Amino acid sequence: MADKTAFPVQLVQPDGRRVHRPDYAALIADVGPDQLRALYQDLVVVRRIDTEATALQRQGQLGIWAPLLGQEAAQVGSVHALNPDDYIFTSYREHAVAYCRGVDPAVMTRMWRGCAYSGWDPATVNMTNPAIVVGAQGLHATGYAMGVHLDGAEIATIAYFGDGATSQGDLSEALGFATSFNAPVVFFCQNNQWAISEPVQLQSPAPIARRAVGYGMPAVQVDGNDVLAVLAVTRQAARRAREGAGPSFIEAITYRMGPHTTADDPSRYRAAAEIEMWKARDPIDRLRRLLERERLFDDEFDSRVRARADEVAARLRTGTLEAPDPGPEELFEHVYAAAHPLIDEERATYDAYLKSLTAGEEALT
Ligand SMILES: Cc1ncc(C[n+]2csc(CCOP(=O)(O)OP(=O)(O)O)c2C)c(N)n1
Repeated sequence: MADKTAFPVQLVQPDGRRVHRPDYAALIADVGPDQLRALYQDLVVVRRIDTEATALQRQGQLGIWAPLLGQEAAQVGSVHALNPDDYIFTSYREHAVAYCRGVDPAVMTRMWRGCAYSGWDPATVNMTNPAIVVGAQGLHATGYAMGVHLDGAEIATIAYFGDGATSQGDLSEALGFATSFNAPVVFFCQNNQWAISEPVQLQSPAPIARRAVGYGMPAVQVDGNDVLAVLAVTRQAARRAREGAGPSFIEAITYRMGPHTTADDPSRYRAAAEIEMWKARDPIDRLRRLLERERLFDDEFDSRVRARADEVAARLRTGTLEAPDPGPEELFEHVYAAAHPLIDEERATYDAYLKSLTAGEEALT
């Protein structure tokens, strides 16, 4: 991949027409009608997951939620480019990546409900739990990629992060290490235009992808609302990593259509007209228009997709409401992999404290 930061790669226009780009189209030549429909279904389902979780937060069932609204194609397109043994290091917004990776929607909200210390078992899906420390996962991914490379594994490692994360020192260190040690890692930046209330123009007056070029790795800008273009460029970068050719950087240009989290009110810092402009570039509408043009969309398919979305949303809701609260002693369970005398002492002290509370109640009765 050369430095292709000048024009974002696009394979489908907002009106659903294909763009003539034989170089990138070749990377998705195998994507026929069934795969296009499967991609569409995933886009609709993940939006439904997001809507349901946002509603659950509003109903007091989740402490907080970081909506992905608007970023469906960037996430679905990129995760579909990966093999099951490629390893994913995620931030806190990649619910679509988690769903497509096979994370059970019933466990997806546990961390956000505050009833689990993490979400799922990373080893079962080759995907880490959500990282809240902005940019940290870039370093984790680079270290992991270097390690598996030394072990001779031919897999790609991918780190997901936002435009704001590119200003973090951790990300700079990760980009530097990755190029110096030829780590097989894909840096996948979802440039959703905002880091909470900070616009990307302030974050980086130059295109973010160009920063990666400065470190010495190939970088590409892609239309992040075009699921096929994202699939193509991520396949290219992942293949490069698997072949031992080193790191790559992808800047997927997209838009966070909702709030930063459910605790945020974006109307305080951005204009409604901006949101309207991005609505016209909606990633789901775009694929739907392509399917319609290619006569792959009908009422029967539409209802099937909606029914699937409802089914997944119901599972997410039930799983959330039925999630068991952990006992307080579980706090000490996963601090270290093996027993540790300090943790044992803290557990014993806390246990004695809890017992003293019950003893007090008993004395009163
Ligand atoms: C190291 C660190 N600094 C600050 C924060 C507070 N914080 C949480 S999200 C966020 C903005 C991140 O923006 P971006 O990387 O663009 O990702 P997005 O939320 O838009 O997906 C900040 C500053 C944090 N979680 N971690």
